[in-house]
Amino acid sequence: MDVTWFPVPRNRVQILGGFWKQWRDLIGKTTLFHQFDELKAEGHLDALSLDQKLHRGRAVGNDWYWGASIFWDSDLAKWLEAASARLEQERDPALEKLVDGVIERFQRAQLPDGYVNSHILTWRPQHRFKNLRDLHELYCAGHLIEAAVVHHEATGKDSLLGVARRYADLLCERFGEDPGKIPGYCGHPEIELALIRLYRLTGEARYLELSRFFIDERGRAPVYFDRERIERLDLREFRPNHPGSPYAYMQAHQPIREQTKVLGHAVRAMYLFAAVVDVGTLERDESLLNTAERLWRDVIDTKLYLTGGIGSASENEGFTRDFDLPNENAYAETCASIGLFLFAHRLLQNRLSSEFSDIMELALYNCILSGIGLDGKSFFYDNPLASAGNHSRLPWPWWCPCCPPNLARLISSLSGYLLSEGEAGIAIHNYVTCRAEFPGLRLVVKSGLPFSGENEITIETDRPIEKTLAFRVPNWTNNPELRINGQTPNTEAKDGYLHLHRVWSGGEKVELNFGMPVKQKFARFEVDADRGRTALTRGPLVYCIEQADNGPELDRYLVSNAAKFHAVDQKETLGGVTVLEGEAFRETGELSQLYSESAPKLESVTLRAIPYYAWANRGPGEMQIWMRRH
Ligand code: FUB
Ligand code: ZN
Repeated sequence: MDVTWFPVPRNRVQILGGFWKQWRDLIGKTTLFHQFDELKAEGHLDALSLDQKLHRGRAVGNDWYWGASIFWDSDLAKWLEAASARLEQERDPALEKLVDGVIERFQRAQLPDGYVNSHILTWRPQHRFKNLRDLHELYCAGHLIEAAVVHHEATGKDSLLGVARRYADLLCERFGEDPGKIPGYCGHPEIELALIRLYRLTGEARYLELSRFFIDERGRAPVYFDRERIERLDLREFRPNHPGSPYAYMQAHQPIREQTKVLGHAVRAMYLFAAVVDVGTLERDESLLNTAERLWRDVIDTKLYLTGGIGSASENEGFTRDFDLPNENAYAETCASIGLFLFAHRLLQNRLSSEFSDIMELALYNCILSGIGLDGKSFFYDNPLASAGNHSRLPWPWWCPCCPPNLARLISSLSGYLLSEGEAGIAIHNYVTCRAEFPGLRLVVKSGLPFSGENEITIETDRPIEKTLAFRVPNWTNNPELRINGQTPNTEAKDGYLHLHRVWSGGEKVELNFGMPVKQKFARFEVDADRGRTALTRGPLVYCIEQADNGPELDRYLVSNAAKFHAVDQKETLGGVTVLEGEAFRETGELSQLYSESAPKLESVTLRAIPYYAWANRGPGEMQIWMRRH
């Protein structure tokens, strides 16, 4: 077992500039207010009045939905978490007023015993905890608890924490293996993660114990969902119309410790696996940790898109068979990639290896960031790797708006995911311009990422201090260079990190230069969607070609393995990006007959690729990551 690391908390890391400061401020100044307006307009706030008359239904396509859906409380809670993390960085009275207003709504909606859920209390008050399989009660509770922890940490207030603790205490009373308790768990994992966060904040062991109970009970035969179904006199067997065993969708097809292949709904799987690592780490439970690593390998080796997206199928919002990674029909939900990021982050604390931090970076800069438009007010739910021009971000298009506030909470909390500390020293995972505080020592990081691989870290100390600093070497660089005050020191390379042990006197400048060549990527043979195709990456960014730069019919372009692409900085394009330009061929001319003996003609052209995250910001148009190979 490796040495345990702990994330350096958000409030000790200030993001000071560069790429992520821009995004963080866009979220803080624009996205959060936009999302609040949308949540209000759709009726999420009114839903907490628990008054059927205030609910507005809504037509979506041919379907009609009632307000106060089963997951609405979770969307508000994610927004609260995002807004709280923002308040931790910047006091903003206008935002704080909105936050306090939403909290008051939760306070008023909460029953004296601690229960709160707008859907159940409005539409079916007799159904509390009677349909854990479908109704998302503990999922909503989980997001509320997570929001409360962050709100308390950020503002010092107990208003939301009080609500969350009363609810969590009720759950501890009602769920578990003791006689008279409900031996069930939620169809959508999330509460497990939240209880751990509450445990870490309060030190109350019962929250950790309940989390472990939920993890171990899930998937045991007979499956609890069958029992509760019969108890509520629902005689219809559960037969969802999607791949895998019925309960794989809920991660209840098998006890987690026995699972070897990842099945089911991608977000549910990732949240559960992240909690498995948390509990495994806290309880030093090797079996849980080995399970998590085994399932991690399966996802990374057989189910991961080049962009860090996961969960290729819309039918189950999740996994199908190995290497089934279609491009245009990719589901790759933003929340699923966020879940992968959270899972990787937990694994990283348990075993310091860049295999986890590389994936965090990949998911963050590509699939996750693609989920939001450059205006901060438009969102993708699914993140395909190709488009015929019919996929555009929308301001708030969904009956189930899970992704936009999830993305906002991740980016607002980003400072808490950059570094770890432990007895072994300090580890820097992701390079972001920031200042990080440690007892007797501060790190001031300047980073050019994602467009330049040059990073500089200045060490400030109160007095000389002996410490190991471990710097991640990203998997996309071929020639990392590390210098201190211009000299190359002795370092130990281990699992993708350069460990540098010395006495730091203060004032040292560590330069980390990561060469960032343009690379072509090829998928293994089994991925039929990418067979005969190539993709471009540079540094952490995956690139794509768009109609806005290259005209329509992108499938006419062919790129040879030897094609040279070079990086061009474009301050005016797409908020300031580095584009790639290079040689390609274009099939020209039309065949006059349906089939012909003459091959299409090829002309040499210059092809322009943009970072994938920035696609679909210039009106509708085609897009491709995987281009045909010549
Ligand atoms: O069910 C709640 C959330 O809505 C899931 O995590 C997403 O996949 C979406 O279905
Ligand atoms: Zn989502």
